[in-house]
Amino acid sequence: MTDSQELAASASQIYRTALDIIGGIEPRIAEATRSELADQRASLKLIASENYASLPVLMTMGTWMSDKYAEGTVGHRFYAGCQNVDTVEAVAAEHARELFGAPYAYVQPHSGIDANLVAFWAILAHRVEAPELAGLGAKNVNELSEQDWEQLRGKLGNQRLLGMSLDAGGHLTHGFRPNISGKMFHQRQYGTDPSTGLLDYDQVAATAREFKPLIIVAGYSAYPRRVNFAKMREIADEVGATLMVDMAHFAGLVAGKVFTGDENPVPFAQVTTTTTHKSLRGPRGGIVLAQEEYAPAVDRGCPMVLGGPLSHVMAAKAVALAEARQPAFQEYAQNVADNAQSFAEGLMKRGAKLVTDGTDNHLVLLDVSSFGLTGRQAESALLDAGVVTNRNSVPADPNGAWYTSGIRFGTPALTSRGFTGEDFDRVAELVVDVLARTEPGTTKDGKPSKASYRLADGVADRTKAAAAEMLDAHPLYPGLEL
Ligand code: DSN
Repeated sequence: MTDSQELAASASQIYRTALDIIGGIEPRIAEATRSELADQRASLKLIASENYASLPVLMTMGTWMSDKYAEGTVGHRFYAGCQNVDTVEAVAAEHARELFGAPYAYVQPHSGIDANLVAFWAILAHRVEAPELAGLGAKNVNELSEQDWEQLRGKLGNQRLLGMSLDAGGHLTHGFRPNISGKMFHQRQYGTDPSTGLLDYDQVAATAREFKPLIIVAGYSAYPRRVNFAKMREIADEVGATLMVDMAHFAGLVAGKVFTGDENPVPFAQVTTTTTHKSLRGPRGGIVLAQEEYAPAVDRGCPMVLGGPLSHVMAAKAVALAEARQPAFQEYAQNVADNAQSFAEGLMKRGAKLVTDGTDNHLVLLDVSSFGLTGRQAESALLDAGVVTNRNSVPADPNGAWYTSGIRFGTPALTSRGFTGEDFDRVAELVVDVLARTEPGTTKDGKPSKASYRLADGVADRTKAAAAEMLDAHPLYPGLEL
């Protein structure tokens, strides 16, 4: 963490006073907020998509910047009096462009899903506005008649989208059928090689040639390996698709220059989306980065797709992005990747089976079927022992997306607390101990249950005690006393 003890000590007074004031109005909210800090301090947070934002980032969100409506873009708003929001948005966008080397950045999306919706809209609108592509000669999407839209649907191949399947590690918004992305587009999904669990670029290319998508989405939420984005762009170019990359999970590794060259999506994708709160360690939110020609369409994200921007969160994005431009962030990002290696090795040497037999990013996907458990049972048993994770599908998962057969772990949060490779090896030992001592339960009628389980007596307490030693050695917000 970048916060010093002195900063945390000053913050203590501010937060104590603020929580007293809040508690005077609604004590349950003040109490839940105090409790949340205590819980986060006391658990091993291994959810791959979570982190701890710095105190300056958290403080930036708690101001009157929240009170302004500012639909539109910098200098071009639908409301008067946006001069300070303009400054905030311009500074955040400048940091995003500089950090990622992107020609254009849009910092308004409220989340990753919102960022992806803006990107989908922008790619469609860009096609419409590029007369040579759409063949309609329209200059502005707002000028299109119903008939034009009909014609356009045909010309754009009925708007096909090819993305990574959920069970192979893709995200819901990459064309998963029950998600809006799988409903608004004709979708097709690519998976991974069944024998290695690795992305098979030849299969992606073959599917793209046959399906001829308008958009190819690359990126993942649960794939423990790196992606060659130069190859993905080649595939997209060959079939005339736009390459969109969702780097929500690994943006911190791109920002921290762990992923460079072909593994950095920004120079290769026409549009790149991210969240700001995962490995990037900022406030909850999203960003769209794009090549210049997509900027006019992305800029119309609000109010086309998004509600009014959260100016206090854009301000916090600016602070987090400024932090990520410091040299210390590169060291942090490298530690995230190194710790994931140590954790994966720690699990495997104790007999655990990992999807792809390892990791080279920030996450590890453990197939818990070798422990005779579903993901749901494993997630619950680990939680009882103070280890916070989330269950996740594995490729061709027999237990579906609800019960699943996997547990996804990530290292960004505990690395922010200063956990080392040695600590992660010890965490791996605790995880394997809990899972090895968990038995699947039965339903009321004695049938095998996918949800109930029994963790052997004493395991939860001894795991919590062992975790407490490590957590005490690496305190969260040291010096912050409520
Ligand atoms: N919820 C995020 C994750 O956990 O990966 C993505 O939506």
